Amino acid sequence: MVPEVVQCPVRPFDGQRPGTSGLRKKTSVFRQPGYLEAYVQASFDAMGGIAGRTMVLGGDGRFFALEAAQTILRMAAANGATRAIVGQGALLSTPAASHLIRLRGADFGIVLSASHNPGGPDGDFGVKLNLANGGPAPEAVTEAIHARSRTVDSYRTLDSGDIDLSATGTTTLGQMTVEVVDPVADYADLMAGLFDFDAIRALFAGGFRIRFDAMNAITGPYATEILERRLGAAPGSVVNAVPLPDFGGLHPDPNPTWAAELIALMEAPGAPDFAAASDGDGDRHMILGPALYVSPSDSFAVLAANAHLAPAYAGGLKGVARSMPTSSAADRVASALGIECHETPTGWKFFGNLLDAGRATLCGEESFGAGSDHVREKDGLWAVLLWLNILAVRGEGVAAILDDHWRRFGRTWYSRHDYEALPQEVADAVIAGLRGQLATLRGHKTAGLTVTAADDFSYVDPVDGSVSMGQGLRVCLSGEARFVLRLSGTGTEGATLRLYLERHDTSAGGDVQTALSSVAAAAEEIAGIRRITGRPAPDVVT
Ligand code: VG1
Ligand code: CO
Repeated sequence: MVPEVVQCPVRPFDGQRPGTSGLRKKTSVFRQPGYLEAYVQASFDAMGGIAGRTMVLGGDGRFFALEAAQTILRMAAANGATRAIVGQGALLSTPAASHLIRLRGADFGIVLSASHNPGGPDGDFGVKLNLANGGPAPEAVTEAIHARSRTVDSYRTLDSGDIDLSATGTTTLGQMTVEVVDPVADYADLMAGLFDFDAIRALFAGGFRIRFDAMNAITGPYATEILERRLGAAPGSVVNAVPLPDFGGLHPDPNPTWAAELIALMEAPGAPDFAAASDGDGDRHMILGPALYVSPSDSFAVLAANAHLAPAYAGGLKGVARSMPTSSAADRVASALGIECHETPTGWKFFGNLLDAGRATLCGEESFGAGSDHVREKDGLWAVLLWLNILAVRGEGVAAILDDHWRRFGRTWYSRHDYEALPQEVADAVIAGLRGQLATLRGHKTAGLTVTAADDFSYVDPVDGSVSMGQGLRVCLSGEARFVLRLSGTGTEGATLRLYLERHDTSAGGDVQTALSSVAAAAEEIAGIRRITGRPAPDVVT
Protein backbone atom coordinates (compact mmCIF):
# COMPACT_ATOMS: atom_id res chain seq x y z
CA MET A 1 0.00 0.00 0.00
CA VAL A 2 1.33 3.43 -0.92
CA PRO A 3 1.54 5.61 2.20
CA GLU A 4 -0.64 8.66 2.31
CA VAL A 5 0.68 12.20 1.84
CA VAL A 6 -0.23 14.36 4.80
CA GLN A 7 -0.09 18.12 5.23
CA CYS A 8 0.97 19.00 8.78
CA PRO A 9 0.52 22.44 10.28
CA VAL A 10 3.71 24.06 11.53
CA ARG A 11 4.59 27.49 12.89
CA PRO A 12 7.42 29.55 11.40
CA PHE A 13 10.56 29.68 13.57
CA ASP A 14 12.74 32.74 14.04
CA GLY A 15 16.34 32.72 12.92
CA GLN A 16 16.20 30.15 10.13
CA ARG A 17 18.70 32.13 8.11
CA PRO A 18 21.52 30.03 6.65
CA GLY A 19 24.96 31.37 7.61
CA THR A 20 28.35 30.97 5.95
CA SER A 21 27.62 27.29 5.34
CA GLY A 22 24.02 26.18 5.86
CA LEU A 23 21.75 26.50 8.89
CA ARG A 24 23.63 25.70 12.09
CA LYS A 25 22.03 25.57 15.51
CA LYS A 26 22.26 23.74 18.80
CA THR A 27 21.03 20.17 18.34
CA SER A 28 18.33 20.92 20.91
CA VAL A 29 17.01 23.71 18.68
CA PHE A 30 16.82 21.38 15.68
CA ARG A 31 15.02 18.76 17.78
CA GLN A 32 12.11 21.04 18.67
CA PRO A 33 8.94 19.63 17.12
CA GLY A 34 8.48 20.99 13.61
CA TYR A 35 11.78 22.94 13.49
CA LEU A 36 13.60 20.74 10.95
CA GLU A 37 10.38 20.16 9.01
CA ALA A 38 9.64 23.90 8.70
CA TYR A 39 13.17 24.58 7.46
CA VAL A 40 13.20 21.71 4.98
CA GLN A 41 9.78 22.70 3.58
CA ALA A 42 10.99 26.30 3.26
CA SER A 43 14.05 25.03 1.38
CA PHE A 44 11.97 22.89 -0.99
CA ASP A 45 9.60 25.82 -1.61
CA ALA A 46 12.47 28.25 -2.15
CA MET A 47 13.81 25.94 -4.87
CA GLY A 48 10.44 26.22 -6.64
CA GLY A 49 9.32 22.81 -5.39
CA ILE A 50 11.03 19.49 -5.91
CA ALA A 51 8.43 17.53 -7.92
CA GLY A 52 10.17 15.20 -10.34
CA ARG A 53 13.60 15.98 -8.88
CA THR A 54 16.47 13.80 -7.67
CA MET A 55 18.04 14.45 -4.27
CA VAL A 56 21.36 13.33 -2.78
CA LEU A 57 21.30 12.92 1.02
CA GLY A 58 24.00 12.21 3.58
CA GLY A 59 26.02 13.75 6.35
CA ASP A 60 28.83 13.41 8.82
CA GLY A 61 27.05 10.89 11.03
CA ARG A 62 26.54 13.20 13.95
CA PHE A 63 23.86 12.72 16.60
CA PHE A 64 20.30 13.27 15.23
CA ALA A 65 21.43 12.76 11.59
CA LEU A 66 19.72 9.37 11.16
CA GLU A 67 16.45 10.67 12.51
CA ALA A 68 16.72 13.82 10.40
CA ALA A 69 17.49 11.76 7.27
CA GLN A 70 14.29 9.74 7.73
CA THR A 71 12.26 12.93 8.19
CA ILE A 72 13.76 14.49 5.06
CA LEU A 73 13.21 11.36 2.98
CA ARG A 74 9.51 11.25 3.93
CA MET A 75 9.18 14.95 3.13
CA ALA A 76 11.01 14.63 -0.19
CA ALA A 77 8.71 11.78 -1.24
CA ALA A 78 5.61 13.73 -0.17
CA ASN A 79 6.84 16.78 -2.09
CA GLY A 80 7.06 14.73 -5.27
CA ALA A 81 10.77 13.94 -5.61
CA THR A 82 11.24 10.89 -7.80
CA ARG A 83 14.59 9.65 -6.54
CA ALA A 84 16.77 9.94 -3.46
CA ILE A 85 20.38 8.77 -3.49
CA VAL A 86 21.47 8.26 0.11
CA GLY A 87 24.86 7.36 1.55
CA GLN A 88 24.71 4.10 3.51
CA GLY A 89 24.01 4.88 7.15
CA ALA A 90 23.09 8.42 5.99
CA LEU A 91 26.84 9.05 5.68
CA LEU A 92 28.48 11.20 3.01
CA SER A 93 31.33 13.65 3.41
CA THR A 94 30.58 17.11 2.05
CA PRO A 95 32.93 16.69 -0.96
CA ALA A 96 31.60 13.18 -1.64
CA ALA A 97 28.04 14.55 -1.63
CA SER A 98 29.10 17.26 -4.06
CA HIS A 99 30.65 14.63 -6.32
CA LEU A 100 27.61 12.36 -6.15
CA ILE A 101 25.29 15.21 -7.16
CA ARG A 102 27.44 15.87 -10.22
CA LEU A 103 28.11 12.23 -11.07
CA ARG A 104 24.46 11.26 -10.94
CA GLY A 105 23.05 14.47 -12.39
CA ALA A 106 20.99 15.06 -9.25
CA ASP A 107 19.07 18.31 -8.87
CA PHE A 108 20.12 19.07 -5.33
CA GLY A 109 21.65 17.60 -2.20
CA ILE A 110 21.25 17.93 1.55
CA VAL A 111 24.23 17.42 3.85
CA LEU A 112 23.44 16.91 7.52
CA SER A 113 26.39 18.46 9.28
CA ALA A 114 27.56 21.34 11.41
CA SER A 115 31.04 20.71 9.99
CA HIS A 116 33.77 21.47 12.54
CA ASN A 117 31.32 22.25 15.36
CA PRO A 118 31.04 19.59 18.11
CA GLY A 119 28.11 17.17 17.94
CA GLY A 120 25.84 15.34 20.38
CA PRO A 121 22.62 16.27 22.20
CA ASP A 122 24.34 19.31 23.70
CA GLY A 123 26.42 20.03 20.59
CA ASP A 124 25.49 21.40 17.21
CA PHE A 125 23.53 20.20 14.20
CA GLY A 126 23.26 21.64 10.73
CA VAL A 127 21.62 21.36 7.33
CA LYS A 128 23.45 22.37 4.16
CA LEU A 129 21.76 22.64 0.79
CA ASN A 130 23.67 22.14 -2.45
CA LEU A 131 22.33 22.68 -5.95
CA ALA A 132 22.72 20.83 -9.24
CA ASN A 133 26.31 22.00 -9.83
CA GLY A 134 27.22 20.27 -6.55
CA GLY A 135 27.96 23.54 -4.78
CA PRO A 136 26.40 25.27 -1.77
CA ALA A 137 23.24 27.21 -2.57
CA PRO A 138 24.19 30.78 -3.48
CA GLU A 139 23.03 33.77 -1.43
CA ALA A 140 19.97 34.43 -3.59
CA VAL A 141 18.67 30.96 -2.66
CA THR A 142 19.66 31.06 1.02
CA GLU A 143 17.91 34.43 1.33
CA ALA A 144 14.82 32.98 -0.37
CA ILE A 145 14.83 30.08 2.11
CA HIS A 146 14.99 32.52 4.99
CA ALA A 147 12.15 34.59 3.54
CA ARG A 148 9.99 31.49 3.06
CA SER A 149 10.80 30.22 6.58
CA ARG A 150 9.05 33.28 7.99
CA THR A 151 5.72 32.41 6.40
CA VAL A 152 5.72 28.62 6.10
CA ASP A 153 2.65 27.27 7.91
CA SER A 154 2.60 23.59 6.96
CA TYR A 155 4.80 20.85 5.59
CA ARG A 156 4.14 17.79 3.47
CA THR A 157 5.19 14.36 4.65
CA LEU A 158 4.26 10.72 4.29
CA ASP A 159 2.36 8.70 6.81
CA SER A 160 5.01 5.97 6.88
CA GLY A 161 7.72 4.48 9.04
CA ASP A 162 11.49 4.57 8.67
CA ILE A 163 13.26 2.79 5.85
CA ASP A 164 16.44 0.75 6.19
CA LEU A 165 19.50 2.87 5.44
CA SER A 166 21.97 0.41 6.93
CA ALA A 167 22.50 -1.66 3.76
CA THR A 168 23.06 -0.66 0.14
CA GLY A 169 20.25 -1.35 -2.31
CA THR A 170 17.16 0.18 -3.85
CA THR A 171 13.72 0.48 -2.30
CA THR A 172 10.71 2.77 -2.59
CA LEU A 173 9.16 5.25 -0.25
CA GLY A 174 5.72 6.27 -1.51
CA GLN A 175 6.29 7.10 -5.18
CA MET A 176 9.99 7.89 -4.64
CA THR A 177 12.84 5.50 -5.38
CA VAL A 178 15.43 5.39 -2.62
CA GLU A 179 18.89 4.19 -3.59
CA VAL A 180 21.25 3.54 -0.69
CA VAL A 181 24.83 3.69 -1.97
CA ASP A 182 28.34 3.04 -0.67
CA PRO A 183 29.40 6.53 0.46
CA VAL A 184 33.10 5.96 -0.30
CA ALA A 185 33.50 4.09 -3.62
CA ASP A 186 32.63 6.82 -6.16
CA TYR A 187 34.69 9.39 -4.30
CA ALA A 188 37.71 7.08 -4.05
CA ASP A 189 37.48 6.43 -7.81
CA LEU A 190 37.38 10.16 -8.45
CA MET A 191 40.58 10.66 -6.43
CA ALA A 192 42.29 7.80 -8.27
CA GLY A 193 41.55 9.60 -11.54
CA LEU A 194 43.03 12.92 -10.37
CA PHE A 195 46.30 11.85 -8.79
CA ASP A 196 49.31 9.71 -9.56
CA PHE A 197 48.40 6.83 -7.26
CA ASP A 198 51.38 4.79 -8.50
CA ALA A 199 53.80 7.49 -7.38
CA ILE A 200 52.11 7.79 -3.98
CA ARG A 201 52.06 4.01 -3.61
CA ALA A 202 55.80 3.92 -4.33
CA LEU A 203 56.32 6.63 -1.71
CA PHE A 204 54.62 4.54 0.98
CA ALA A 205 56.35 1.37 -0.21
CA GLY A 206 59.64 3.20 0.33
CA GLY A 207 58.87 3.62 4.03
CA PHE A 208 57.27 7.08 4.04
CA ARG A 209 55.18 7.33 7.20
CA ILE A 210 51.87 9.17 7.48
CA ARG A 211 49.42 9.82 10.29
CA PHE A 212 45.91 10.88 9.32
CA ASP A 213 43.57 11.91 12.14
CA ALA A 214 39.92 11.60 11.12
CA MET A 215 38.87 13.00 14.52
CA ASN A 216 36.11 10.37 14.89
CA ALA A 217 34.31 12.08 12.02
CA ILE A 218 33.38 11.36 8.42
CA THR A 219 36.80 11.08 6.75
CA GLY A 220 37.67 7.85 8.60
CA PRO A 221 36.13 5.45 6.07
CA TYR A 222 37.37 7.52 3.12
CA ALA A 223 40.93 7.84 4.41
CA THR A 224 41.14 4.17 5.39
CA GLU A 225 39.99 3.06 1.94
CA ILE A 226 42.18 5.48 -0.01
CA LEU A 227 45.35 5.81 2.09
CA GLU A 228 45.60 2.35 3.60
CA ARG A 229 43.80 0.05 1.14
CA ARG A 230 44.43 1.67 -2.23
CA LEU A 231 47.74 3.43 -1.58
CA GLY A 232 49.35 1.03 0.86
CA ALA A 233 50.00 3.30 3.83
CA ALA A 234 50.77 1.18 6.90
CA PRO A 235 47.66 -0.20 8.64
CA GLY A 236 46.83 2.06 11.55
CA SER A 237 48.05 5.18 9.74
CA VAL A 238 44.48 6.49 9.92
CA VAL A 239 43.46 7.11 13.52
CA ASN A 240 40.11 8.02 15.10
CA ALA A 241 38.78 6.39 11.95
CA VAL A 242 35.21 5.47 12.92
CA PRO A 243 32.61 8.24 12.66
CA LEU A 244 30.92 8.57 16.05
CA PRO A 245 27.69 10.49 16.73
CA ASP A 246 29.45 12.69 19.30
CA PHE A 247 32.91 12.49 17.67
CA GLY A 248 34.06 10.72 20.81
CA GLY A 249 33.75 14.01 22.64
CA LEU A 250 36.34 15.59 20.33
CA HIS A 251 35.87 18.92 18.62
CA PRO A 252 36.34 17.82 15.00
CA ASP A 253 38.13 20.97 13.96
CA PRO A 254 41.59 20.31 12.48
CA ASN A 255 43.61 23.13 13.99
CA PRO A 256 46.48 23.27 16.49
CA THR A 257 44.07 23.79 19.40
CA TRP A 258 41.67 20.91 18.73
CA ALA A 259 44.12 18.49 17.12
CA ALA A 260 46.65 18.97 19.92
CA GLU A 261 47.48 15.27 20.12
CA LEU A 262 48.53 15.18 16.47
CA ILE A 263 50.61 18.32 16.93
CA ALA A 264 52.35 16.73 19.94
CA LEU A 265 53.08 13.57 17.94
CA MET A 266 54.68 15.63 15.19
CA GLU A 267 56.76 17.63 17.68
CA ALA A 268 58.14 14.47 19.30
CA PRO A 269 61.24 12.54 18.19
CA GLY A 270 60.51 9.83 15.63
CA ALA A 271 57.54 11.74 14.21
CA PRO A 272 56.04 10.44 10.95
CA ASP A 273 57.07 12.21 7.73
CA PHE A 274 53.67 13.75 7.21
CA ALA A 275 50.46 14.22 9.15
CA ALA A 276 47.04 15.57 8.36
CA ALA A 277 43.62 15.92 9.93
CA SER A 278 40.16 16.70 8.63
CA ASP A 279 36.97 18.09 10.13
CA GLY A 280 33.50 16.76 10.91
CA ASP A 281 32.23 16.69 7.32
CA GLY A 282 35.57 16.13 5.56
CA ASP A 283 36.01 19.38 3.70
CA ARG A 284 38.90 20.83 5.73
CA HIS A 285 42.53 19.81 6.00
CA MET A 286 45.45 20.58 8.28
CA ILE A 287 48.95 19.65 7.07
CA LEU A 288 51.90 18.96 9.35
CA GLY A 289 55.49 17.91 8.80
CA PRO A 290 57.93 16.83 11.50
CA ALA A 291 57.93 19.77 13.98
CA LEU A 292 56.19 21.85 11.34
CA TYR A 293 52.69 23.30 11.04
CA VAL A 294 51.69 24.48 7.58
CA SER A 295 49.44 27.51 7.78
CA PRO A 296 46.34 26.95 5.62
CA SER A 297 47.05 29.99 3.48
CA ASP A 298 50.54 28.62 2.78
CA SER A 299 49.12 25.16 2.11
CA PHE A 300 46.85 26.64 -0.55
CA ALA A 301 49.69 28.61 -2.13
CA VAL A 302 51.98 25.55 -2.21
CA LEU A 303 49.20 23.49 -3.81
CA ALA A 304 48.63 26.17 -6.45
CA ALA A 305 52.36 26.43 -7.22
CA ASN A 306 52.80 22.64 -7.54
CA ALA A 307 49.43 21.38 -8.78
CA HIS A 308 50.85 20.78 -12.27
CA LEU A 309 52.76 17.81 -10.78
CA ALA A 310 49.47 15.91 -10.45
CA PRO A 311 47.93 14.40 -13.59
CA ALA A 312 44.62 16.28 -13.25
CA TYR A 313 46.34 19.67 -13.32
CA ALA A 314 49.28 18.85 -15.62
CA GLY A 315 47.85 21.22 -18.24
CA GLY A 316 48.08 24.14 -15.81
CA LEU A 317 45.51 26.12 -13.84
CA LYS A 318 42.93 28.42 -15.41
CA GLY A 319 42.95 30.63 -12.37
CA VAL A 320 42.82 30.63 -8.59
CA ALA A 321 40.37 32.14 -6.14
CA ARG A 322 40.68 32.80 -2.43
CA SER A 323 38.41 34.25 0.21
CA MET A 324 39.23 37.84 1.13
CA PRO A 325 40.64 37.10 4.62
CA THR A 326 42.93 34.40 3.19
CA SER A 327 46.52 35.58 2.81
CA SER A 328 47.89 36.93 -0.44
CA ALA A 329 50.42 34.08 -0.70
CA ALA A 330 48.37 32.48 -3.49
CA ASP A 331 48.14 35.80 -5.36
CA ARG A 332 51.92 35.78 -5.73
CA VAL A 333 51.77 32.29 -7.20
CA ALA A 334 49.00 33.32 -9.60
CA SER A 335 50.97 36.31 -10.77
CA ALA A 336 54.07 34.17 -11.34
CA LEU A 337 51.95 31.71 -13.31
CA GLY A 338 50.25 34.53 -15.21
CA ILE A 339 46.74 33.35 -14.32
CA GLU A 340 43.60 35.03 -12.97
CA CYS A 341 43.30 35.50 -9.23
CA HIS A 342 39.93 36.23 -7.60
CA GLU A 343 39.12 37.51 -4.13
CA THR A 344 35.70 36.44 -2.83
CA PRO A 345 33.73 36.72 0.42
CA THR A 346 34.14 33.98 3.03
CA GLY A 347 32.31 30.71 2.28
CA TRP A 348 32.53 28.17 -0.51
CA LYS A 349 29.26 29.29 -2.10
CA PHE A 350 31.11 32.25 -3.63
CA PHE A 351 33.49 30.02 -5.61
CA GLY A 352 30.75 28.13 -7.47
CA ASN A 353 30.27 30.56 -10.36
CA LEU A 354 34.03 30.94 -10.92
CA LEU A 355 34.48 27.16 -11.00
CA ASP A 356 31.47 26.64 -13.27
CA ALA A 357 32.65 29.36 -15.65
CA GLY A 358 36.18 27.92 -15.86
CA ARG A 359 37.68 31.07 -14.34
CA ALA A 360 39.27 29.22 -11.41
CA THR A 361 40.69 25.71 -11.10
CA LEU A 362 41.82 25.90 -7.46
CA CYS A 363 40.08 27.71 -4.62
CA GLY A 364 41.19 28.21 -1.03
CA GLU A 365 40.30 29.66 2.33
CA GLU A 366 42.45 30.45 5.35
CA SER A 367 40.16 28.24 7.46
CA PHE A 368 41.88 24.99 6.38
CA GLY A 369 39.89 24.79 3.15
CA ALA A 370 41.11 24.08 -0.36
CA GLY A 371 39.56 22.44 -3.37
CA SER A 372 39.40 22.39 -7.12
CA ASP A 373 36.98 22.10 -10.00
CA HIS A 374 36.70 18.32 -9.41
CA VAL A 375 33.74 19.11 -7.10
CA ARG A 376 32.06 22.31 -5.89
CA GLU A 377 33.09 22.09 -2.23
CA LYS A 378 36.36 22.31 -0.42
CA ASP A 379 37.85 18.88 0.01
CA GLY A 380 40.10 17.78 2.88
CA LEU A 381 41.32 14.44 1.52
CA TRP A 382 41.82 15.91 -1.93
CA ALA A 383 44.24 18.44 -0.41
CA VAL A 384 46.07 15.68 1.47
CA LEU A 385 46.38 13.59 -1.70
CA LEU A 386 47.62 16.55 -3.73
CA TRP A 387 50.26 17.18 -1.06
CA LEU A 388 51.26 13.49 -1.19
CA ASN A 389 51.40 13.58 -4.99
CA ILE A 390 53.67 16.64 -4.82
CA LEU A 391 55.91 15.08 -2.14
CA ALA A 392 56.17 11.88 -4.19
CA VAL A 393 57.09 13.62 -7.43
CA ARG A 394 59.49 16.12 -5.89
CA GLY A 395 61.06 13.54 -3.61
CA GLU A 396 61.31 16.14 -0.85
CA GLY A 397 59.80 16.56 2.60
CA VAL A 398 57.25 19.13 3.75
CA ALA A 399 59.94 21.41 5.24
CA ALA A 400 62.02 21.51 2.07
CA ILE A 401 58.98 22.30 -0.05
CA LEU A 402 57.90 25.14 2.22
CA ASP A 403 61.41 26.59 2.42
CA ASP A 404 61.71 26.53 -1.32
CA HIS A 405 58.28 28.18 -1.64
CA TRP A 406 59.23 31.00 0.72
CA ARG A 407 62.53 31.52 -1.09
CA ARG A 408 60.73 31.87 -4.41
CA PHE A 409 57.72 33.91 -3.35
CA GLY A 410 58.73 35.47 -0.03
CA ARG A 411 56.92 34.76 3.18
CA THR A 412 53.39 35.85 3.90
CA TRP A 413 53.20 35.72 7.67
CA TYR A 414 49.66 34.94 8.65
CA SER A 415 47.55 34.19 11.71
CA ARG A 416 43.90 34.22 12.72
CA HIS A 417 42.83 35.12 16.25
CA ASP A 418 39.32 34.06 17.29
CA TYR A 419 37.40 35.54 20.21
CA GLU A 420 34.57 33.09 20.75
CA ALA A 421 31.14 33.14 22.39
CA LEU A 422 31.08 36.87 23.03
CA PRO A 423 27.81 38.57 23.92
CA GLN A 424 26.36 39.63 20.55
CA GLU A 425 26.14 43.30 21.54
CA VAL A 426 29.80 43.35 22.59
CA ALA A 427 30.94 41.84 19.29
CA ASP A 428 28.67 44.24 17.41
CA ALA A 429 30.22 47.16 19.31
CA VAL A 430 33.72 46.14 18.18
CA ILE A 431 32.58 45.91 14.56
CA ALA A 432 30.66 49.19 14.74
CA GLY A 433 33.64 50.90 16.34
CA LEU A 434 35.97 49.92 13.51
CA ARG A 435 33.39 50.50 10.81
CA GLY A 436 32.91 54.03 12.11
CA GLN A 437 36.61 54.76 11.66
CA LEU A 438 37.04 53.35 8.15
CA ALA A 439 36.46 56.62 6.31
CA THR A 440 39.10 58.51 8.29
CA LEU A 441 41.75 55.87 8.99
CA ARG A 442 43.92 56.51 5.97
CA GLY A 443 47.25 58.04 6.99
CA HIS A 444 46.79 57.05 10.64
CA LYS A 445 50.09 55.89 12.17
CA THR A 446 50.43 53.28 14.87
CA ALA A 447 52.88 50.61 15.99
CA GLY A 448 55.33 51.84 13.37
CA LEU A 449 52.80 51.23 10.58
CA THR A 450 50.67 53.59 8.48
CA VAL A 451 47.14 52.84 7.31
CA THR A 452 47.14 52.92 3.51
CA ALA A 453 43.50 51.91 2.89
CA ALA A 454 40.45 50.77 4.85
CA ASP A 455 37.08 49.51 3.68
CA ASP A 456 34.13 47.21 4.23
CA PHE A 457 34.63 44.47 1.65
CA SER A 458 31.92 44.06 -0.94
CA TYR A 459 32.00 41.66 -3.85
CA VAL A 460 30.59 41.79 -7.33
CA ASP A 461 30.45 38.29 -8.80
CA PRO A 462 32.24 38.58 -12.16
CA VAL A 463 30.04 35.85 -13.64
CA ASP A 464 26.48 36.81 -12.72
CA GLY A 465 26.98 40.34 -11.40
CA SER A 466 25.39 39.61 -8.01
CA VAL A 467 26.56 41.90 -5.22
CA SER A 468 27.40 40.89 -1.63
CA MET A 469 28.01 43.71 0.82
CA GLY A 470 29.41 43.86 4.34
CA GLN A 471 31.78 40.94 3.96
CA GLY A 472 34.50 41.99 6.41
CA LEU A 473 36.38 45.11 7.51
CA ARG A 474 39.78 45.46 5.87
CA VAL A 475 42.60 47.70 7.03
CA CYS A 476 45.70 47.77 4.82
CA LEU A 477 48.96 48.90 6.38
CA SER A 478 52.37 49.96 5.14
CA GLY A 479 54.97 47.22 4.81
CA GLU A 480 52.65 44.92 2.85
CA ALA A 481 50.62 44.28 6.01
CA ARG A 482 46.93 44.27 6.79
CA PHE A 483 44.34 43.13 9.26
CA VAL A 484 40.76 42.03 8.67
CA LEU A 485 37.93 41.82 11.16
CA ARG A 486 34.64 40.00 10.67
CA LEU A 487 31.96 38.14 12.55
CA SER A 488 31.72 34.39 12.15
CA GLY A 489 28.65 33.03 10.39
CA THR A 490 28.92 29.45 11.65
CA GLY A 491 28.81 29.72 15.45
CA THR A 492 25.83 28.75 17.57
CA GLU A 493 26.71 30.44 20.85
CA GLY A 494 26.85 34.20 21.12
CA ALA A 495 29.13 35.83 18.55
CA THR A 496 32.64 35.01 17.41
CA LEU A 497 35.00 37.73 16.22
CA ARG A 498 37.72 36.73 13.80
CA LEU A 499 40.83 38.90 13.49
CA TYR A 500 43.05 38.02 10.54
CA LEU A 501 46.65 39.28 10.59
CA GLU A 502 49.04 39.31 7.65
CA ARG A 503 52.42 40.71 6.66
CA HIS A 504 54.70 39.90 3.74
CA ASP A 505 58.50 39.99 3.71
CA THR A 506 61.43 38.11 2.28
CA SER A 507 62.55 36.32 5.45
CA ALA A 508 61.77 32.65 5.89
CA GLY A 509 62.41 31.49 9.46
CA GLY A 510 61.12 32.71 12.80
CA ASP A 511 58.06 32.76 14.97
CA VAL A 512 54.78 33.74 13.32
CA GLN A 513 53.26 35.67 16.22
CA THR A 514 56.49 37.60 16.70
CA ALA A 515 56.62 38.42 13.00
CA LEU A 516 53.04 39.72 13.26
CA SER A 517 53.38 41.56 16.55
CA SER A 518 53.32 45.05 15.04
CA VAL A 519 50.23 44.21 12.96
CA ALA A 520 48.54 42.78 16.06
CA ALA A 521 49.43 45.92 18.01
CA ALA A 522 48.04 48.13 15.25
CA ALA A 523 44.82 46.10 15.16
CA GLU A 524 44.37 46.40 18.91
CA GLU A 525 45.10 50.11 18.94
CA ILE A 526 42.61 50.76 16.12
CA ALA A 527 39.87 48.17 16.74
CA GLY A 528 40.28 47.73 20.51
CA ILE A 529 39.05 44.14 20.63
CA ARG A 530 40.63 43.36 23.98
CA ARG A 531 39.73 46.74 25.37
CA ILE A 532 36.04 46.47 24.41
CA THR A 533 35.50 42.77 25.10
CA GLY A 534 37.63 42.61 28.24
CA ARG A 535 39.17 39.41 26.90
CA PRO A 536 42.91 39.28 27.57
CA ALA A 537 43.69 36.94 24.65
CA PRO A 538 42.03 35.10 21.77
CA ASP A 539 40.45 31.69 22.45
CA VAL A 540 41.86 30.01 19.35
CA VAL A 541 44.93 30.99 17.34
CA THR A 542 45.55 29.37 13.96
C1 VG1 B 1 34.03 29.41 8.69
C2 VG1 B 1 35.27 29.73 7.90
C3 VG1 B 1 34.95 29.77 6.42
C4 VG1 B 1 34.32 28.43 6.01
C5 VG1 B 1 33.11 28.15 6.87
C6 VG1 B 1 32.50 26.80 6.59
O1 VG1 B 1 33.07 30.43 8.50
O2 VG1 B 1 35.84 30.94 8.32
O3 VG1 B 1 36.12 30.03 5.69
O4 VG1 B 1 33.93 28.47 4.66
O5 VG1 B 1 33.48 28.17 8.25
O6 VG1 B 1 33.43 25.79 6.75
P1 VG1 B 1 32.83 31.63 9.55
O7 VG1 B 1 31.70 32.42 9.01
O8 VG1 B 1 32.57 31.01 10.87
O9 VG1 B 1 34.12 32.40 9.58
V1 VG1 B 1 32.87 24.24 7.17
O10 VG1 B 1 34.17 23.22 7.08
O11 VG1 B 1 32.35 24.65 8.73
O12 VG1 B 1 31.50 23.91 6.33
CO1 CO C 1 33.60 21.37 7.18
